[in-house]
Amino acid sequence: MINFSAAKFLISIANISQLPEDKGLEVAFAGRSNAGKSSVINVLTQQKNLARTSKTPGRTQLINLFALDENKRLVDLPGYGYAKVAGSLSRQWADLIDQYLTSRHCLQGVVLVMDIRHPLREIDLQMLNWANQSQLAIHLLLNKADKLNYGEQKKILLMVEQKIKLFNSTTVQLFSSHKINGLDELKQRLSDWYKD
Ligand SMILES: Nc1nc2c(ncn2[C@@H]2O[C@H](COP(=O)(O)OP(=O)(O)OP(=O)(O)O)[C@@H](O)[C@H]2O)c(=O)[nH]1
Ligand SMILES: [Mg+2]
Repeated sequence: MINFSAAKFLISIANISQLPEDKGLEVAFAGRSNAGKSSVINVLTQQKNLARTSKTPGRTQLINLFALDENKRLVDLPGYGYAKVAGSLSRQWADLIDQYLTSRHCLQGVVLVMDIRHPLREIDLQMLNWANQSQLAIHLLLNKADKLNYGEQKKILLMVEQKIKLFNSTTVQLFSSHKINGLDELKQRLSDWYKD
């Protein structure tokens, strides 16, 4: 099993040209703004403030990279679809994310973080479709599971499991960054990706 708590901040980039060399293995965290991408990274690495989190959507504005060791990295992407950001700037972020996702050869898979109360929104489906065509593996996290009771969590999990049967290499699980639920399952999935 990989020692995720060894993660160290590597670099923040605003432009794709600033990325470290396309070598080794990367796993990226994507999803709508405020879904909890940065919180999940902090839980995974057992470091409260490694990735910056905020109640204000749009906190992560750059691509932040964290190193687990010399050839394994975690990548915190800015949130998709943060409406309050002015048009051109929001376009710029989307371009940055798209460029990263489409050009990065060392990308092994994407953890697509969703708020369990708003699963599979349009932007998530676009990502799933694109990843499926590009043969990129996706692991869906139904984060903030603590916001729903167990029956409601199960119902949404089943619904999403049904929907993703159409896609290859796509899995889903319940997660809570606040209650730290689902961590072993997430670690297992990432370990599989880092093995390839
Ligand atoms: N209840 C609950 N709240 C959560 C959970 N995970 C994250 N949050 C809260 O959701 C808010 C957004 O979390 P972030 O981790 O900053 O979200 P993000 O996806 O990185 O957001 P951007 O960087 O803006 O795209 C914060 O107020 C977190 O405390 C969770 O599992 N349960
Ligand atoms: Mg963030």
